[in-house]
Amino acid sequence: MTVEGNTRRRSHRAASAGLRPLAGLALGLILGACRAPSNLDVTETPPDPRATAAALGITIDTEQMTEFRCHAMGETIMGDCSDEDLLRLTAQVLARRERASATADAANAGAESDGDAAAEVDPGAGVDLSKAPGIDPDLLAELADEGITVDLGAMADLPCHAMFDIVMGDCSEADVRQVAADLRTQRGDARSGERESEAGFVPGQGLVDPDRSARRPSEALDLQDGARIEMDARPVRWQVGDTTLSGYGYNGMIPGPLLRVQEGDRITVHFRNAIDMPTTIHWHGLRHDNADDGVPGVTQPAVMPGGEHTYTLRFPDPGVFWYHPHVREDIQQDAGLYGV
Ligand SMILES: [Cu+2]
Repeated sequence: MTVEGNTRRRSHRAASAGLRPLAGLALGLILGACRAPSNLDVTETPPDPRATAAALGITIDTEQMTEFRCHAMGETIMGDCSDEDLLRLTAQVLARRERASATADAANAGAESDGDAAAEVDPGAGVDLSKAPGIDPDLLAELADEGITVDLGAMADLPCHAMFDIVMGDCSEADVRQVAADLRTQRGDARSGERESEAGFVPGQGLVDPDRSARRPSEALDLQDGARIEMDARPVRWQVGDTTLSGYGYNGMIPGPLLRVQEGDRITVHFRNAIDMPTTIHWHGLRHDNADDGVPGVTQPAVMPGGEHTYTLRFPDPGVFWYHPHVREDIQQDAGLYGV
């Protein structure tokens, strides 16, 4: 097995050709939360984002979690934020506030008029709280906006899980969040993908680090029994002629590092997700523990951007096995996340 010569040239073409048709699909997953801000005009006269947020009682603490991309936790915006990010997230926090108060109003109206009136709430304004007792209405409204329903009366004797777009079973609020995140991951976000498609999709846009994002030549690793290696998925950039190509690579390599092991050996892979989408590594065809199989929502939660996961791999069978992500393969694999 080699990564030289034709294999490598072919993968250049595969990765670059594969990306073009993705323009219409994918940006939404990354910018899934980037709804048109209804309360702020960000196009005509750009307001000072920090002053705007402060005036609305929203905290900006960009000293926190600087290694993560810009995000909001509750009403605090943190991470690595451009001015544009700050405005977008301010708009998001506001929209969430509005939804929460609409939900609370609707729930109050329901309680006043009739016991089951909550079930008749206008789906645009709120959600059916009666089917998800004990779950934060704010979260329910947020999920409802994405077309995800929570119905804890259904299959209550089973562990928390999703069927189609319904979260059901025996769920804590944390479970609901996790299952919804997995659901989002699995289905991608075609709707916002369509919305954002005009902008085009560039893997890892905004995460490119000049020191780490240059594509590296693929290398082969001869691993001893018990070896532990570090692997990440990161954005990569490389040059073909006058064109800069964009993709993702395991340890910056496309294909990812060639892992050579002896039959019967066991190795550990400590994986870090440094791309802008949730991901996992699926070790295709290896017979090993289910927990190490890398299938999100089935054997593990997806590894969120900035997150990590340790895989223990066993090799009871001789052969050549490839590895690849099990989240939006149509994007991540095409962009370069695969190896042997
Ligand atoms: Cu596979």
